[in-house]
Amino acid sequence: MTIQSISAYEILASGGFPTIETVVTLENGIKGRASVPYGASAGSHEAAVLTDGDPSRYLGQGMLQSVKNVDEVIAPALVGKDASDQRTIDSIMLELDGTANKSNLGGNSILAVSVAVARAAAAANNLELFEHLANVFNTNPDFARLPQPMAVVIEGGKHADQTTDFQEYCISTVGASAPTESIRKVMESYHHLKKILKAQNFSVNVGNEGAFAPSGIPSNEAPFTFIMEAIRAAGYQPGQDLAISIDPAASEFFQDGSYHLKLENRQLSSEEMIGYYQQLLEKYPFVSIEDPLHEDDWENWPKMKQVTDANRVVLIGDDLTVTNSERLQRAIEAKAISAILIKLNQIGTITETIETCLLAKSHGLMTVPSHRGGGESNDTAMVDLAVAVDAAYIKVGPTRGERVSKYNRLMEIERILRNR
Ligand code: 2PG
Ligand code: MG
Repeated sequence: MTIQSISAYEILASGGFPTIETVVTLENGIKGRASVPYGASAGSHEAAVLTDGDPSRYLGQGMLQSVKNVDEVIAPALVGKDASDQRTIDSIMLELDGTANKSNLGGNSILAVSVAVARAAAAANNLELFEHLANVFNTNPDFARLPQPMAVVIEGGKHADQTTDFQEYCISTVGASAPTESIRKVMESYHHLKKILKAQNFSVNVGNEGAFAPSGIPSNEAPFTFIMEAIRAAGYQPGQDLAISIDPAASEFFQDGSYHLKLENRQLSSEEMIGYYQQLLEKYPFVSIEDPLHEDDWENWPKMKQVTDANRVVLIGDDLTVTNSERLQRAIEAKAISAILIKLNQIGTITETIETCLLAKSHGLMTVPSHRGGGESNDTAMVDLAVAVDAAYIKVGPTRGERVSKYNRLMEIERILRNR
């Protein structure tokens, strides 16, 4: 279990810019490998993603400094340490970094090591990553119910060009069934959605996350009618089998104190924005709404929560909470949310991520581990994490290799558990 060496290098992430991958080798020869994603609409309170800023390489987006930090700073401090002691491994890196947002070594460098160490330790114990994480952090799942898909099917905002102000329109399962079944239902609806968009002469090109990104869409509301139609065309009942989740990612259209819906040529105050959502919630079957308001609009989130509670819809914090236990604690005290989106790279270590999940759980909040929109990798640790903490959903786009790798891992975990 002793760490013998750690090495890092650049690989390409889904957007065509580099990200970092790390390999941890134990003294017994067992290896663990991990790569990390980053966001396109990252919250401003997230852990830092360290890029080189050298315009002669990848337009400044190289990660050689981050690689160097792993090889020259992190590796020497972790060689000889016990890979099964994830808490200690992560705390050593936090201490080495010494900043609140990991801007010294980079959240990307730290997380790539954190996950690779966990993978090596899991392999050395002959365990799946999800089991290893559940053991190390005593999360006590019974694995009876696996996370359900929340699949982005139409995307706009920063994830596409010339389309909706809202960033994501998702189809989510209602209730729990085996992932293979719920993923199939969602994917069938996605394929019907393509036909429906095409029949109305919209382009069916896809955005960052493999969701359709039609330009010329008339309003931020129009996608709801398309999605309702797609669910029905696939043979399912909206609200009963499948329903809608959205992530407007409102920080992206908040400017000078108001919400700018460019597509509709309107500027709304927080209260008007809440009213706008309210009429949507009353009209369509929703599972959840994420980041309906700006990441620091603390005053208005609790008002939004009263509206979602009244409509029995889950209110998810993402940019608001950034997988950070302090921001989550504040959100809990303010009664600002009923669920939290979880992204390992928002906070930068496995230990902190799972602590945030456990804090959420202890307050009855749902957790939703998520992919990233900017640069995803084929790494599937977020799925194992979701299973380990008994998350309700995973939010992942429906197509492109780096997205389907997540759903494929979820179905693999279903098979592993079924064959026991
Ligand atoms: C989000 C994510 C993932 P990004 O806002 O939830 O879809 O987007 O990774 O670009 O922050
Ligand atoms: Mg979001």
